Amino acid sequence: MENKTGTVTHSKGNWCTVLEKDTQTAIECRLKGKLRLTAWNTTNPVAVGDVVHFTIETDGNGLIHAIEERKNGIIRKAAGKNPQAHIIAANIDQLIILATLAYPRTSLGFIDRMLVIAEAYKIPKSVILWNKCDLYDAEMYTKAQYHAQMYHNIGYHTYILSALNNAFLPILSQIIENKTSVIVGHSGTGKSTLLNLLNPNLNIKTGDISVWSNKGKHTTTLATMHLLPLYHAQIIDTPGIKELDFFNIEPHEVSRYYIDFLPYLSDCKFSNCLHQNEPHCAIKNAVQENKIYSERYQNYLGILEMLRQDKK
Ligand SMILES: Nc1nc2c(ncn2[C@@H]2O[C@H](COP(=O)(O)OP(=O)(O)OP(=O)(O)O)[C@@H](O)[C@H]2O)c(=O)[nH]1
Ligand SMILES: [Mg+2]
Ligand SMILES: [Zn+2]
Repeated sequence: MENKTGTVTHSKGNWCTVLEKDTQTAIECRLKGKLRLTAWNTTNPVAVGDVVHFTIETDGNGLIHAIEERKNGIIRKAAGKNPQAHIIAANIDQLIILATLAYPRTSLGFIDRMLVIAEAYKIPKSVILWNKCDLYDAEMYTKAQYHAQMYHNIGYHTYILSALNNAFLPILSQIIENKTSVIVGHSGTGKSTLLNLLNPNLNIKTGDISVWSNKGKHTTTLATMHLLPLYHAQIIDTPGIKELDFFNIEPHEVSRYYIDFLPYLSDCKFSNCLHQNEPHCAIKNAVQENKIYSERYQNYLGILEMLRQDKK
């Protein structure tokens, strides 16, 4: 039987949809036995983005017999005391943070928490997009420019644009081409609109608050990989996942994922410095000397507080 290779675009239980590499056709596949990557202690064996090897069975479905090692993966904490996590997406090249200063306004806190997640999960590149710029007045536009410049100076890629305007298609396609991206952003910031601009064939419903974001309602979370063949790109959407679900980080680790803190970390007097009230803290000094943006530092303190509340 012929061995085939493909990428998982959708996964549920022991079944998943795999995009076959050579023909680019979607094949429903089943997992063979207790297949699982040993390095990943997760409740589910495969994730969207996994590269798998399979054969076609007599019923026309595929049977997966191997999963390639992942270069990275985003996991979701398991509920309660369960030490096992759930893998949401794998082999990610880039995180796209979709923000906006129009409704629903994105806080810098959200952006900073997402950047920590990107660094923690070893996602090589992060891009911050300020969407809905057509709705910005002069003051909002100036603010967007200031924020974009700030994150650019820190080392991230930033753009101000509108997902409703075709004129931004060239820059958007450049951002995503030849990559697997994960897109995150509050409900209503325009994720689906942006995907539709990149591939009108996707025809994703926009405008409604997606069913997944219904607070209090328990929903299974599924990541979906949208294909953008024109740009050899994939974008993974993770509807309904709350920010905190991504955080598998201890308070003392957070500063390691603040890339603008890294040059100073080794100069703190205490090696376990949390950069709060400790004496001779190189981070606090750098903030005072305007070498680190105070906005970033304030949000860092916010993350520590959030992790503390979560532990209670
Ligand atoms: N004026 C303006 N409206 C936009 C822009 N981008 C998106 N919108 C509108 O914002 C609303 C929400 O957009 P969606 O694409 O559905 O947002 P989403 O991020 O997919 O939201 P969820 O699926 O709920 O997470 C829709 O009414 C869009 O038409 C933009 O650049 N400018
Ligand atoms: Mg949407
Ligand atoms: Zn310190």
